Amino acid sequence: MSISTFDPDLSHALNQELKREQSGLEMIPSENFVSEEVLEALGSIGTNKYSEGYPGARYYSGCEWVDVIENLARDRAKQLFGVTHANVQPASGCAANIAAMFALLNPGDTLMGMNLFYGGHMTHGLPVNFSGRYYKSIQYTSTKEGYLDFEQMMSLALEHKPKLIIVGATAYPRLIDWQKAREVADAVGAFLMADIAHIAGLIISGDHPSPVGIVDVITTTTHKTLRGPRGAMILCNGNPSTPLKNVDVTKENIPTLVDRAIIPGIQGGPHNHQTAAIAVALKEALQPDFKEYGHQIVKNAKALAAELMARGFDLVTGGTDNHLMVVDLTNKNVSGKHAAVALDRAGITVNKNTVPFEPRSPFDPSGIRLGTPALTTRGMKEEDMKQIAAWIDEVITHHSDDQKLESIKEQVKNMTDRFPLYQMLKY
Ligand code: DSN
Repeated sequence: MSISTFDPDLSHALNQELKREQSGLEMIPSENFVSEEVLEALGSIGTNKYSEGYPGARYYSGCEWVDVIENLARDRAKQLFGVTHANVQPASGCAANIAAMFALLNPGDTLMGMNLFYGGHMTHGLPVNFSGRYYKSIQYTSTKEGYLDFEQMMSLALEHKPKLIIVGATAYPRLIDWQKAREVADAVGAFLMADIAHIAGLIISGDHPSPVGIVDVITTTTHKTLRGPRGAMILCNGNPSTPLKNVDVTKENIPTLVDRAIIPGIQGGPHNHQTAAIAVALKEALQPDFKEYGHQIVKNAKALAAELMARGFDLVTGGTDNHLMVVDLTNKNVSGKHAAVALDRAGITVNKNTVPFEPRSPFDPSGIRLGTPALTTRGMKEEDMKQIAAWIDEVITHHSDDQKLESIKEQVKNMTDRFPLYQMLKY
């Protein structure tokens, strides 16, 4: 029996979501469209099996094929990023970050990360997140222009002596200088963690410098620019030791500490269907055309940014080097929340976002965040970005004009029809 026969309510919701994805412009920079091969693995029988532990050392019987699946994912991750150890079990980016902190810190230890409202992430020490409640959290911000402020990081580090420094962002449009972050960490003997969730695909394509060999531990999601299923990985160098030996918290022991942080530290049974889908996505990322994909994401982002700026939009840092941009709408007299709602009604999905030194509330901030990974997956190029910038401009100018928004939605639909997505899918 199919979902449509057994559960028409769910089938309807899935088909409507499919239609929404097909007929709109998906510009949330952390979203993407996986291949049908990744979807096939994600919907596989891998979900049926319990397999706590790691390949060759499980707590359950019957794991011989799950071991093969997990080893495929681990080996491909190691090859892609040039590391000797990969843990592919974190269920999500938050879980990967929790595990990395659980591995390296004791409750009450000091960590330092980028403030969410300047482009960081809630797991980088936001006071209301576990990372800000169970550890002493020091938050760095940015320069007035929105760039990473390594001088401020250094002075905060010297003052507070964090045991762990986290570098990585969810709304940072420029390249990250890992070496400068290393200098800060070395000045106080801190562990250095890179959260590359947003830029993992760009690191693979060579469009963003890699932190490998510079930082001590790397976390990433698998579903953003990497274009895999929802999931995450922790990458590092070295090799895990036997599971039962006691290990000190040292750089050499990071692979063991990370593996133990995932299980038994914070997770139970791995999601083997998810691991299978990660393996497929990593195989896709190993193909030569993935590099082209990464290059095109950045070309598209630069083209979109240039056209928006030509139309009087104010971009944080004055542009982008990667897959995203943060637009400060203060000079357009509309809030980020209202802009996001109007754009959504016109078939353009973005998210409201704070800007550095935000004068408004995070719930109704001054900006929006736009990205090109999903549009690039659909095959769109620089000239399409020009058209999209023109629609964004029109929507922002006429954000309360229902007819105008409806007419742009129709034009967006016509454009997306030229870039087919999941044509054979139906639930
Ligand atoms: N939710 C992700 C993003 O949109 O960037 C961060 O976890």
